[in-house]
Amino acid sequence: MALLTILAFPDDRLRKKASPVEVFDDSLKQLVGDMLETMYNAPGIGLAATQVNVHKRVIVIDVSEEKNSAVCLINPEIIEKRGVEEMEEGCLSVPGVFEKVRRAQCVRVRALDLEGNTTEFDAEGLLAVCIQHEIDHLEGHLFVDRLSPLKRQLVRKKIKKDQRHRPGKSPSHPVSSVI
Ligand code: GNR
Ligand code: NI
Repeated sequence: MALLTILAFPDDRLRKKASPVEVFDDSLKQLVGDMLETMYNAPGIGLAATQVNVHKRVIVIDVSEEKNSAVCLINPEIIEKRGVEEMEEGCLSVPGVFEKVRRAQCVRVRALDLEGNTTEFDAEGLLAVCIQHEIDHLEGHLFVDRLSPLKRQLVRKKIKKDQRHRPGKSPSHPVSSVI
């Protein structure tokens, strides 16, 4: 296993649309293992392959307190949405920014597992938020895109300012920043 470098906003590579996984081989298992290690190390509750510059439709999530409930979803799709909810979100690719985002409250998800078998389940609460956040990454979208243009401009300024004030200090997790 290995720690992967997490891309940071506004890196253009975070804007690439990921392609579906077609081959379920050992290199996919290796990627998922590395993504889990990177997510737990950051620490975060989710990670999309896009964030580690791999443009395949792979996400990992663990919203448990004990950090013992890893979920890996390949080619995930939301096939049903219900309700609306606002929750404060953060993103490992947008360090230091936490803002409320409006999303569906409950989602029905279809995805493949590491063997290529289809699974379908309902999610709500933090898990539902996280799945929607990670699928956004696979489309090249970030949670800050869902804020008002004014708020997004403030976020961009804050990131530039943080960068200026702590030029030598790196974040707790490895990030590649091109601001
Ligand atoms: O660690 C993370 N926390 C989080 C909190 C609220 C809503 C979404 C998230 S996902 C984020 C990790 C991340 O950036 N995943 O892409
Ligand atoms: Ni994120």
